[in-house]
Amino acid sequence: MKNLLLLAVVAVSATLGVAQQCLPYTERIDCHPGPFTGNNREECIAMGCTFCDADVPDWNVPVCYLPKSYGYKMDGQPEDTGNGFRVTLKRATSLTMFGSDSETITLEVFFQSDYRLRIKVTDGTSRYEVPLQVDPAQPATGNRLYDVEFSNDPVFAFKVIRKATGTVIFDTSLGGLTFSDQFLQISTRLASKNLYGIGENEQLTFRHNFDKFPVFPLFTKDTFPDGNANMYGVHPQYTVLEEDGNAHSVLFVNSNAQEFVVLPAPGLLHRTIGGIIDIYIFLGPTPENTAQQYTEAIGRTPIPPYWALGFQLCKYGYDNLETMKAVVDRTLAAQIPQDVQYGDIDIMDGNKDFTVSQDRFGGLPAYVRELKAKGVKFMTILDPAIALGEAPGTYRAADLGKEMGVFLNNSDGTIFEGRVWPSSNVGFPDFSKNATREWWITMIKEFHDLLEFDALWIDMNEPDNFGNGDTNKGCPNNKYNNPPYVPKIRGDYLPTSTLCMDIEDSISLQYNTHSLYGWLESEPTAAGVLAATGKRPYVFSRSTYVGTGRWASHWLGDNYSKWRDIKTSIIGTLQFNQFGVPFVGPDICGHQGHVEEELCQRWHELGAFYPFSRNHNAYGMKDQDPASFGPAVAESTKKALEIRYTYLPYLYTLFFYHYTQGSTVFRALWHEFPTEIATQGIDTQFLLGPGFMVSPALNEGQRSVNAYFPNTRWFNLREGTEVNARGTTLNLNTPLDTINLHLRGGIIYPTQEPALNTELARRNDIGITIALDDNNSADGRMYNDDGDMLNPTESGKYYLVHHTYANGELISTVENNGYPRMAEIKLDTIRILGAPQNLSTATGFN
Ligand code: MIG
Repeated sequence: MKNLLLLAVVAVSATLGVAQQCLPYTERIDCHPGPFTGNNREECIAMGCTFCDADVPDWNVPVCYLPKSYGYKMDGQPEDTGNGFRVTLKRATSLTMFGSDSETITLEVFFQSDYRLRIKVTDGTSRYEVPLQVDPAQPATGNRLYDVEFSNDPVFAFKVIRKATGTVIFDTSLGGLTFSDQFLQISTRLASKNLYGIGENEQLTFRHNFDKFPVFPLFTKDTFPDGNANMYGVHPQYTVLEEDGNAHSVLFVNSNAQEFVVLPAPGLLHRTIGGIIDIYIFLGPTPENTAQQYTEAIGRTPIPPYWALGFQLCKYGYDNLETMKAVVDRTLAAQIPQDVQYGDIDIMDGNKDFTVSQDRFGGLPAYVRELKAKGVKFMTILDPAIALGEAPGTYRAADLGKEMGVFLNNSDGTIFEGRVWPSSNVGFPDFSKNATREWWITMIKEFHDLLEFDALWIDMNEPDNFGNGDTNKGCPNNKYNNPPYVPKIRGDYLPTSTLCMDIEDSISLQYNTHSLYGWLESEPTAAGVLAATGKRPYVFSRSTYVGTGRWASHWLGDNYSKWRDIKTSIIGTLQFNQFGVPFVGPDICGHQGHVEEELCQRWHELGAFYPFSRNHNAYGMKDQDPASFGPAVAESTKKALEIRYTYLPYLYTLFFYHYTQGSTVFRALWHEFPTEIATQGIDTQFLLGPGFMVSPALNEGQRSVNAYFPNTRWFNLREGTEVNARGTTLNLNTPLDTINLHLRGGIIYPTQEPALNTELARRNDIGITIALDDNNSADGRMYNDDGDMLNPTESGKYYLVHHTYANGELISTVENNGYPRMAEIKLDTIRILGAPQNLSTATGFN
């Protein structure tokens, strides 16, 4: 009702003398996205923009907007290139938003396959392009899912149309196309308001809200989750679920400071301050297809080592080795599974990378060997910045780094100096250089000789700096540090808490490559872990970019110990699964603040079902490991983790599917049931893979949960009983010590007896749970390998069995038999859920 009213508003501008029709707020593209300096109306009109108040209070409606005549016109007809089109465009306006517009630009459309197209806009000059590896799609078969249409009235626009349904999935007719030296902009109408993605920002709902022109700035910074603020990573990618349940995803290949504005049209506006316009569209048509096609292009996450799927414990601020040991001991005493113990920067000597404090952690190397003998792995942290102030000959990382010339320099050739945790100034390695890669790998190997860590965690790689630019000099005032337009990033100044933008690396200027820093660090770190351990490398990184998944995973950063954050953790984890980084999760119980017991109890129950399950806590906060609270939290954590460990063969198989097919691991309900409207807004429940549904309690004092059951058969995971609901919401009892878990019918889930860590559990008997569908059938696979060798799927050294169940008969076909140890593991349990009466004796296996 409200929207209808707003649409009908046609304001009349009195001051122009002539009555002028204003554009409805839904059609406006801001002409003046920065702050006005003088009189808004005069400044706006002087630019050639249209000024018109909006009768929509508190909606951030642009009052100074672009006329519909703004943009480019086609110069001649689109040229058919055989595999797409080329269009020459000439600027059709004298209005300039930020100056230095390109008068002539070329738009090329590449039909890359039936389901993928690329749209690239350049201006004939040598502009920066992201060095992103985009892998080829499957060759076209002649059944292209899309058509492209061009129009030229009043200015150039193009549309991408899904042929099967006629749905317009990309449409630039909202206007605003801009291509200038330091400001590029393109808009699209959206096929529906089911918009998901764009990151990394804290998003309070998974499906976007179209009210009030929300802005999502993207530029890597160490920013706490706080509204729409730009955070650690950059993923200019979104997915739209069309009205009929088809889906598509869109990637904007750009690494400059940028932002998306969600428009009420519904539409989306992309603004960036450098690079080119380079857009990939993936046509699905199913939601999972879009994830598969996106990751086919940008790269997929290799299967993590099996142990990394176990429960992990960390804290920043262990005083000494004894504190750390006490945590491991009480976890074991409470019989809570634990696979990984961490040492944060506390273990370092003076917070310097590649060192171990003799006073506080002198016994750590021996303790790490002791842990390993029991099957517990050890992980630790590296920050990119290296202390420069140590006496020569006393700190190898700095000495060798200087010798090999690995640090980023100022324009005068001196090392750029910033400030982080060490007591002296730091240098920032230039990970775009080969020498840096070699140095980093060498340092990781030598560090491993000192401390036998199993994997590494890379932090502070936005890169983070405690000052703005150089510690002593700040940053010069120039077009890179102070560009004409700054997206709505934290601090409003590009160098805030990072380097100067005019610092050069071997790719380009920080102005262009800043947000690639953690991404560039990831591959060398994975190579270092492989060189050091000889095992499948596992790395996770705070800063990520498109394609990070190839080398590293992610955790969601410094969240708060608040109920709000347990909710956003699901949204963030869903998003990173769409971004091709499926092995992800938040700090369980929150990083900042002292956690309340009830929240931490609920969070451990939910935490057992994140792909990446780690409890981590900030400096100075009270202990929050599950055994630190007493029996209630310890008991419910143990119960939830035992279910996780029981289903690890299923989870591991999901990672196999991700790596080989690009499927998500932690999955939104609408990915599986896209035509059920009720699923489209759900972000308080999720699926692991296609069938394992989790419906957690996310509110204080909550003892029942409203859970939606999509229209199929569902079974209570613990009881094995069928749920008496499909296509509807049920209110489920949720006592404090229990989380709601359901299995979807039609799937065969592989299981294994749990143990206190995966090294022990992997020797146990396995089982299968057959959850039947309406035809009393089910299907599923189990993948396994030795758990930590490199490239098992490439070398064929893995086991894959396909189970099918129909007409009361189970058939298991071994599709790949490359993991001999599988022969020693006994299939002990077959559990059938939903069997008709005459099969009831078969359930006696359970
Ligand atoms: O600014 O290494 O996000 O997980 O515990 C603090 C100390 C630096 C930030 C990471 C956090 C980690 C902490 N680090």
